[in-house]
Amino acid sequence: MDGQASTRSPDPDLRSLFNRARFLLGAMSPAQIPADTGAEVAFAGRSNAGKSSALNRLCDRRGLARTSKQPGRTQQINFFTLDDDAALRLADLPGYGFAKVPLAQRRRWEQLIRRYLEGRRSLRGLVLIMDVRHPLKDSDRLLLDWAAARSVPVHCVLTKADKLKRGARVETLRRVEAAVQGTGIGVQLFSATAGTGVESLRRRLAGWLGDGAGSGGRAKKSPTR
Ligand SMILES: Nc1nc2c(ncn2[C@@H]2O[C@H](COP(=O)(O)OP(=O)(O)O)[C@@H](O)[C@H]2O)c(=O)[nH]1
Ligand SMILES: [Mg+2]
Repeated sequence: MDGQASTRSPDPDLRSLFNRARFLLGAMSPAQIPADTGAEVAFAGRSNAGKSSALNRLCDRRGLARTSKQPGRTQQINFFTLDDDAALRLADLPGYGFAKVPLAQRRRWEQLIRRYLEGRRSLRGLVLIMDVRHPLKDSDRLLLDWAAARSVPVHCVLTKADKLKRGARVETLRRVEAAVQGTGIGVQLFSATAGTGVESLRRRLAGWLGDGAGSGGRAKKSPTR
């Protein structure tokens, strides 16, 4: 397949880790953010980029994160847990960069995101979801700069890959790879509808989440990875 979106055979342990995901809570203010323990991976991206769809596909759970054709509807940080103790979590950040949202509301979200990102010690990595047709917008670059300044690992997911012909999506992949070259940031193609790149994303996340995610989420060390 294209670049890192390889066709390696699916890993059932990895699938079952993410398949256990369930909704924990939605935080509308910093006070509602869950305890800063364990390990967490956050999903960020512009509104309508395909973040919720990517989360659903990652976890093979259609209705897990709400998806919408109407942009800008996720107004809170939604937390999902992968284990019984909520020690392994995914965080779905509110989409940014959507102009039609009233300024006051946008400010509130931006502040919520900033407060979350600045203090989060359990944050192991940031998945930046970008529409493969519109990568690296200003707001995406701001987030990359922020993550670099704080040494938070980033993985760029170019989603909706099914919307472009092979040549065009590979060209975009190479362009984004070139833009982040030397930073350690990963880049991959993805499609929530076609399932492209799901395995690569699961591997990256399991690596970040560490030992607790090693064997199907059963808090054991995995000698195979
Ligand atoms: N063709 C295609 N459409 C997608 C894909 N991912 C998301 N979408 C569509 O893009 C729109 C926004 O998706 P959503 O996941 O709600 O975006 P979010 O605002 O970033 O959470 C919805 O209409 C989805 O059905 C994809 O991989 N391929
Ligand atoms: Mg969403």
